[in-house]
Amino acid sequence: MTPEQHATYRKSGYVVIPKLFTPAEMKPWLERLSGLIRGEIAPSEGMLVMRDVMVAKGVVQPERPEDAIAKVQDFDSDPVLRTYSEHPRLLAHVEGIVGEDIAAIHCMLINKPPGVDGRHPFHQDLLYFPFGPASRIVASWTALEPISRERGCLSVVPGSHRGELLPHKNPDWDYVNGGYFGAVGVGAHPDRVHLEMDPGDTVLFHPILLHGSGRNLSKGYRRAISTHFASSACRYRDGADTSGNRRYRMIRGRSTPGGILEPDAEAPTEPAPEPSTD
Ligand SMILES: O=C(O)CCC(=O)C(=O)O
Repeated sequence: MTPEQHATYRKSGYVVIPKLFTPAEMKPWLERLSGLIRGEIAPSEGMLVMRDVMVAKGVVQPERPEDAIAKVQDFDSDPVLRTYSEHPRLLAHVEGIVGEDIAAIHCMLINKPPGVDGRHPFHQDLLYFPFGPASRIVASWTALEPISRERGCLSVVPGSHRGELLPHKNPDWDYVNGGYFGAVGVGAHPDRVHLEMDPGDTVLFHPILLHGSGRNLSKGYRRAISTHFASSACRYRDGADTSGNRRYRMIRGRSTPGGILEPDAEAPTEPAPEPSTD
């Protein structure tokens, strides 16, 4: 990451890296997504292919299999898709934020089809990660095709990463996909910025940054691939349940005793990473 990109990340809580991936690099991920959605490829262990809520409830009858699926969650056991989370060019940027010891803590493909609501309310991803410091956690989100506002691009609230983790709840909408919680009292934030992106463009964002996305009003697809990363030295917050169904995996460097992959290990000789003062 260049010093300018790092400065942007610290100031705004996100940075867009243009064209981090080439079309040739993304083609296998798109083909794999298509194969999974069409049932031509069996999901690998732990992977979840999620239908959109409007399809699941029978409100929308999809014409094609691609019109039915909202997300493919937890692809880290898939030999093709995991090459995204392991890509050296991506990890070089991630390392600048979380440090050398990098774990992948969540990965997914997002397939926002036309014809469904598909909105994601403004939220903070730290809600899903009971550990910190937040400055050593980062999301990467890569556009797999042109993603305009009409296609339901990501929206972010610059600088909101300097706030606290807010309470979240289900938005008061008719159809909300499972797990799409919204930060209470945020709504369509007046300071939001719409991140229109070209294929391969990748946004890295802080887990306290308020972000969400709108409907896909186009007739095309809106596909993206995303992984959250954390320093292996992150520690669970006091009282956090460390026994759950974690699918965290070291990607680079080493695991840290007492950290997120070894929460019950003997207290480390090295301290947890300092939160960034930026
Ligand atoms: O891609 C989207 O529409 C939103 C993704 C997102 O914010 C998330 O899953 O946390």
